[in-house]
Amino acid sequence: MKISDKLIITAAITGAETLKRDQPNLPITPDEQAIAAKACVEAGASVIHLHVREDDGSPSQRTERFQESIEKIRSAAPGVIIQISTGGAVGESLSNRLKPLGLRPEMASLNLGSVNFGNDVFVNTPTDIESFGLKMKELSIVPELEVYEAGMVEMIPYYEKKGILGSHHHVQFVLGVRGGMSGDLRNLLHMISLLPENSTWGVAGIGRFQLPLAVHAILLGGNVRVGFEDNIYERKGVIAKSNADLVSRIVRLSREVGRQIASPDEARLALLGH
Ligand code: KMH
Ligand code: ZN
Repeated sequence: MKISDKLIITAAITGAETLKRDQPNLPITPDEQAIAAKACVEAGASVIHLHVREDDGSPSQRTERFQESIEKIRSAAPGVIIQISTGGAVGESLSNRLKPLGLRPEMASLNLGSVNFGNDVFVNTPTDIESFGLKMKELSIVPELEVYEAGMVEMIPYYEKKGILGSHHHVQFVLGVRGGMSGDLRNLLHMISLLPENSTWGVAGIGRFQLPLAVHAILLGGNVRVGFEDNIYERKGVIAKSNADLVSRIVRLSREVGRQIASPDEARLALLGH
């Protein structure tokens, strides 16, 4: 990947952990998610990383809830790539995490290992990873490989050899989770150096790491994820007004250094191959 490749921006609009109490503009309902997704796409996002919530804000892996959100997002922002979360919230059962794959989204997240996650443990055993990978393969869903540690990147060839992953890998470096690798730039550079050939990558920096890592990804030819799942601030002490504002800032920065923004169709070609 190079800086001449167009920048793919993923908007992680809701997540499972962010609270409305902390970010009053967090989209929770399918209608709110559709409005937020449309604004993000108009601002320059081409992928929506999607978690859903129940009306009371609690994280959910209910298929009907995903279906409702997906339908509303599709009609509000036609053409956007919807990538559903199979991570869900920490502690969610494997079977619930697998369920929304039945909706056959174009993409889904596939977490490549276990990691301490704040005060919890986000569990993804090798057997779990196999279940997710094989289900996605069976349903022709393209996985985005979420990695929190360098060792997870090193496991990619292992899962490819086992037939759980295809030969093109789209990797999301999630850096800055308390318990995982931090958003220190050296960590990003090291992870990039470990990528197998035929990989594309993006970075999702958590909290204060979101903006500096995004800026580096723009310059390094990688892709960027922003949104309230990972960070609720516009800058220190100032709550962001919308997910779209975070997307717009990335678009401005990228254009400023001469890197163009991928449309959903261009992102589809790069990530899904069609
Ligand atoms: N909510 C985190 C524990 C994913 O979407 O696949 C996991 C997560 C990853 O958000
Ligand atoms: Zn997620």
